[in-house]
Amino acid sequence: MAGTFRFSFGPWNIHEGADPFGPPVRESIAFGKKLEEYKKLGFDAVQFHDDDAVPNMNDLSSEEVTREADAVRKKLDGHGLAAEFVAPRLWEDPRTIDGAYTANDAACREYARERSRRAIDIANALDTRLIVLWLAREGTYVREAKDSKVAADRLVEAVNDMLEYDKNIRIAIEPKPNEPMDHAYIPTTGHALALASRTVDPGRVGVNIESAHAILAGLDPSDEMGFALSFGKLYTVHLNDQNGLKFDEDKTFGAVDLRRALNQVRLLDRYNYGGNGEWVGLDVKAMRTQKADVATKHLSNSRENFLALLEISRSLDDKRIEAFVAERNYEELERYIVNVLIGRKG
Ligand code: XLS
Ligand code: MG
Repeated sequence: MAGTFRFSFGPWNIHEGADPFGPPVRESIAFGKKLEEYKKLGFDAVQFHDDDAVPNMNDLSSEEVTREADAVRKKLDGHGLAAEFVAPRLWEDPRTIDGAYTANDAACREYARERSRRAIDIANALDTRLIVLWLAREGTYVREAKDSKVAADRLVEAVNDMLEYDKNIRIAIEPKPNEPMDHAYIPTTGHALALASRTVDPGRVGVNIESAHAILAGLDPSDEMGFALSFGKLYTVHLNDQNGLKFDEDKTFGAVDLRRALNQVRLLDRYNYGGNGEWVGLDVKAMRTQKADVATKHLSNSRENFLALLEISRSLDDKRIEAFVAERNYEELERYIVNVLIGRKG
């Protein structure tokens, strides 16, 4: 069965261009203005950090947070947009300097849990049941700074806390091996699913696989996705691209390695991704060099690349591929795929 593909991205993907070495190079665009861009770019859903929806949430009561999120829901409705997920932003507050759920300070850990509960309230108000957990600072710069066994236990407890707070939410853990940390505690899909299996309700914990994060771990994104699919755990994806082992580049999907991108599209299509309402999420960043008036092209280009690769994937001659596989003629199989990608007949 073929996949059905609808696309989403987060407002942070329209960005001012600041990096650790220099200030913004583009004007900020207000959230309301960003919403106007979604449909024009070919997207139907918005991914949220909790404070994308309710910016001053730390200063508000839980009732006020819900009220503000309700107002955002109305704005989405006005644009015909859905909310795909909400992710608690657990890496900017002073209380998350040393991590969130794995911080050494108990008061900081409690802040992280409370903030996560508010993120769930926001998700409910926005009418999504999906929570994404990018465990940004759950790791160390200095190995002796935390106890990795205790850290894993604390991560399980924090996920349990969320599952118990709301019996309807599902949690997609987004693994990433490094950045901002030297080493993160949940670097791969395997780690995330192992963690899921220890929670009070493993059936509600899966993954968000980001192409660049898998590449940063030295892994192939489509293999990571296949692993998650086999366990029924691919709740969502963050497609993008990455030029080797360096900072997290979040490049346009397919911009570095077309074949690697093709294999992600092919796998998603083959296993009917989207059939249970999953979205194709892009997590891509405009280059700092990009002028403001074209600083959303990375989004439309990523989507167009996905759709073009989908067409290529569907044009592949499966019988021919099967024959190569049956003969163990992988050299010819490789040649066939390369030929298709470069448009050479044969
Ligand atoms: C950062 C992550 C982040 C998450 C959402 O590397 O990709 O953008 O996807 O919290
Ligand atoms: Mg991401």
